[in-house]
Amino acid sequence: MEKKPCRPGRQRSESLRGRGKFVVIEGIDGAGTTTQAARLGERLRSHQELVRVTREPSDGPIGTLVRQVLTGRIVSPDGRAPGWATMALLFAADRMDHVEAEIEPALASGAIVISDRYDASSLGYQSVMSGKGGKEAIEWIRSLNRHALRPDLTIVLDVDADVAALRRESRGDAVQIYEQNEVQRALVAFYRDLDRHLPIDRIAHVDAVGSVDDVHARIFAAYASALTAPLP
Ligand code: ATM
Repeated sequence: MEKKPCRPGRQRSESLRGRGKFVVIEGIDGAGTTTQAARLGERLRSHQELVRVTREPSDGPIGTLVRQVLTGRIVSPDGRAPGWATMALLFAADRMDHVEAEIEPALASGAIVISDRYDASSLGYQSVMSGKGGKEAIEWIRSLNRHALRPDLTIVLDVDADVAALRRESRGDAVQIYEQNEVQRALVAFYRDLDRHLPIDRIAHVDAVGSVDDVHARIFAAYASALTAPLP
């Protein structure tokens, strides 16, 4: 694969990167980010690529704590989940640890790193939970994440809230604290508009309605056109 020159002004650690690429998959709960991150990983491995599939919250110490909060296993003394700002700080701390412990080393070894969620999830979920119309919260969350390595490509799985809710029901997993219909509907609108919130990032929107194979084919096409096209 040819390496594209980085865009000016992007914060990254080129000297550590080797020829790795950093790809993020994003979407609301039930959009299929976990399934599709794994499928893209398998497909790229079958092309003899070195691949690392990872996720946020990560499997590191802070990510593990956050997952316990998300499923209600850890609560504040009054029995509630911590507020959106505390969660934004925890997610940002987990991200720092994730980049340092997993993403940078894998990129340095030349791997394609595929992360199931990254900072777009913080901008979306925590700003929606702030209930303040988002703008001020988004600016603050962006500032918390300003040192986060920028992905080479973010693939957004677009799906409406009702389709995603049916998928979540059929999965029967433990319900997480943000899986409420109004929250998910606000997130659909946020993700449709993600390019405006992350203007320097390369973002591809993929229609996530359909079979796992059909959605995977669209994702692979988006990946190939963004990251393997010949330089002009
Ligand atoms: P999944 O394992 O389903 O991806 O869930 C992770 C949850 O963490 C997901 N929704 N719920 N409920 C989204 C949420 N999340 C945030 O709120 N902010 C973040 O920065 C990240 C990475 C995830």
